[in-house]
Amino acid sequence: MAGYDGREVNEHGADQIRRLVVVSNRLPVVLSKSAGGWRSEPGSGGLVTAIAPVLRNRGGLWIGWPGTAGREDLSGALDRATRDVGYSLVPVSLDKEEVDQYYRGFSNEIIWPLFHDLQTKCNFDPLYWDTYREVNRRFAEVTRDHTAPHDFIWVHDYHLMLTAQNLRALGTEARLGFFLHIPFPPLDIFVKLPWRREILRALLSYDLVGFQTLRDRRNFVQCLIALLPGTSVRGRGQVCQIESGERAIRSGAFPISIDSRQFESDSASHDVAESAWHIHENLPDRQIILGVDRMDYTKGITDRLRAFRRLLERHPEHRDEVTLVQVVVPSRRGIPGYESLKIEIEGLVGEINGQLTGPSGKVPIHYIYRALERTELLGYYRASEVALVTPLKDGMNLVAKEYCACSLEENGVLILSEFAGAAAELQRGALMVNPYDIAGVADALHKAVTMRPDERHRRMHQLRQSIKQHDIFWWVDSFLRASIERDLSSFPVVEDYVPGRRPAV
Ligand code: GDG
Repeated sequence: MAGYDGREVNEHGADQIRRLVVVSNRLPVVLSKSAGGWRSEPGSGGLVTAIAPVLRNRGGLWIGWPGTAGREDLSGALDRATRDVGYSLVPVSLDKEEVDQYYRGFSNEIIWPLFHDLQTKCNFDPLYWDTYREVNRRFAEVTRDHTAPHDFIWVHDYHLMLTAQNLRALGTEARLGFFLHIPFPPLDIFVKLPWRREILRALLSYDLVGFQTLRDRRNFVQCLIALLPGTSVRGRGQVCQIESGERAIRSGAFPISIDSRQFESDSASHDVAESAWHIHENLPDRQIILGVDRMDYTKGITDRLRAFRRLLERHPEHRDEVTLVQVVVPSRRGIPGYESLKIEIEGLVGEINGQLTGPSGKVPIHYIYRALERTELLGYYRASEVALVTPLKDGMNLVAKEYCACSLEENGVLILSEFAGAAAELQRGALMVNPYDIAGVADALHKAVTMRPDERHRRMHQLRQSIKQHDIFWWVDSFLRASIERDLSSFPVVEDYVPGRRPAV
């Protein structure tokens, strides 16, 4: 039987679902205004790559905000984009005030920091909640108008936690799934949310609620049990059954991944090899340590810079041997906290470079503040001897997986935060670190840059095997199967990660 990406899956494969409808905050297209009107370019990224074939093969659709505030007529551009991508794109229009309060406000000043355990950064403005509810209702109305009872509606991420509840109120009978791309916090953090019960009840309106890791699902269950008495849970594997009041739903851990074969073949291309060669040519005789992040306070960039400084202070012999290339991609401009973070990062880079640039003129940190073209990004992945991925907390972290997929010679070293969702799957091959422990990260850096080739190879081989086995197509398929399969015991036990515990190597 054909699987979702057209490859073979078992006979219970997810293709029992007739039509897939994806709902997310943003449509998978990038719109730009030119002299001749609106132009659109297809979005990129793993999620779009994995879901697009399913949508195309089943005449599915994607519902989302096109990314432009106001009620401009985008129908021409979206019709053209629909023809290009091969499935329908349905816009949900939002005006500027709604974008400010639902997206910038509730989603990114409340849920984003709280769910990353940073409650001191939250602005619990009640106005944000009102608009969040209103916009979730609007998403539900548009979805109701474009769907039928046999569809499977798959809603993505923290912007749309209330959409199913609204859809049910509007009479939708279709099966509803939800996937949270960011972490779900533990009870003592979640409980600070003024709308904690409303959000939990709304999530129970889905038939399947998916998380990145077992830890996130455990936190969700813990919150349900504490805040909605009478909740019970059956099953401990990848997918479990939750009963709460009138509702019986499923919940699972589905670690998102990448199209690892595509990364592998793209990184083997002539253009990427040339880009990698240029990068190393300009940094001769040096090991490159790479950081790639969206500008975000959850990514641990400042602590990482301090750990790199400590490495060079403790091991002056590395000063002429290693360079940290830190790529920061501009993100969420205008949201409080992001501008000051940029100033802090840039101040620190200047300070460290000022302190540690020696007479050779070799600058310790190369700082890049812009989005790279894909070829250049892959060039950096291939050229770098070490990837330093140290978020304070992250749903998954795809950069870690992409770096490994591009390490064709299997000689790169991954240093990974214990608090990235990816820790569960990558704990055996990576050097695991506590990103708050600056001396510990400096020690891991020393270990990485002095690691023997055979150990590098053994570790990276293990990492690549695990990423190949659980790629993005596996992720889509296992999520969709979890919503229809009768026997939950057929789902494997996914790996867990307990911070502080030493993984068996
Ligand atoms: C959220 C969750 C979860 C980065 N720089 C450039 C560039 N990128 C691409 C990477 C990667 C993506 O952006 C970043 O993904 P991450 O997973 O690392 O982080 P978030 O953006 O915070 O994503 C996260 C994810 O959702 C998926 O569920 O893993 O935990 O926070 O794909 O390659 N791409 C290009 N140029 C760059 O400079 N072209």
